[in-house]
Amino acid sequence: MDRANPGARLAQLAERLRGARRVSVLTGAGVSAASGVPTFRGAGGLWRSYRPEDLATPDAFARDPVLLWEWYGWRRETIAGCKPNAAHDVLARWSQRGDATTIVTQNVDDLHVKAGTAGLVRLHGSIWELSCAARCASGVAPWRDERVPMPRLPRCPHCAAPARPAVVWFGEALDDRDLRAALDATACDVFLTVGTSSVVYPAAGLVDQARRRGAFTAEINAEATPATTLVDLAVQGPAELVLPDVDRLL
Ligand code: BJW
Repeated sequence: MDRANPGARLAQLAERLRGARRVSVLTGAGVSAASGVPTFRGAGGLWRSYRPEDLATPDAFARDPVLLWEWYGWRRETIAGCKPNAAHDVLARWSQRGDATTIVTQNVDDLHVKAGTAGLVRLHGSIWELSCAARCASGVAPWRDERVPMPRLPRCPHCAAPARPAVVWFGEALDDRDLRAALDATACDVFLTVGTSSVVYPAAGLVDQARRRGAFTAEINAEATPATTLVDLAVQGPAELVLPDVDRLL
């Protein structure tokens, strides 16, 4: 890998993508940063004085659901005003070319959906869906709720228990089908991890799994992450610029 020459790295990535039959892309919050969605970690990642690890948990919701809804209400208001950026657009175009490219995202903002991504795998749910916090007997599936602003404490329409965001918190299992689809996607020729700090599992383990299964692995990130030294090719830079650059070389 030529660390001194970023152009050569983009050319190498483009060459690998051109020669690949199956490509998988894992995205994280950095892909939506240029759209104005705050990332979780690093500068601007804190809400008030809380870290995501302190808030995105079932215990935090049980302790203070109103506080959690303040956090999610603030994020929903922010995301409602955001549009997909050039990184989402490139990935959506790749996903629309048959089933050769699979996009797996950790993001709950639905900007990949808005960009028209085909066959998207959403590992951590959607901030625009709610579920019953009491898992009431109606067995109701998560429902769409795009209200902004939200009531102080939204309720399940069936049993009136508090509703929660239908997202995956720390200590909670990912949906079986989503996780299986993500693991299936590690059987590919090129596995690209974009805009994620690569610290939250099981998503963070996918790139290593792909590498073990023989994929060429690459990372696009504004900064170094634990994946940087693991992948075959690391491109340091903003996804919204790097992905269109690579796309132009295809
Ligand atoms: C740019 C950029 C630009 C900026 N261009 N780049 C193995 C080892 C250790 C721990 C565990 C393990 N397995 C499981 C665990 C525990 C835990 C975990 O991973 N903990 C670690 C923190 C240590 N995992 C879990 O609990 C998971 N559940 C689980 O494993 O269940 C097992 C189970 C089985 C059976 C029964 C019960 C349980 C669940 C994890 C859920 C994570 N949820 C969240 C919140 C979602 C809801 C919400 O949004 O509110 O998901 S946490 C948060 O982190 C969110 C994100 O999707 C996730 C990842 O963050 P991401 O996307 O990487 O964002 P950042 O901010 O961290 O990074 C942004 C990056 O972008 C940076 O690198 C920047 O440099 C870069 N960047 N601008 C390119 N323009």
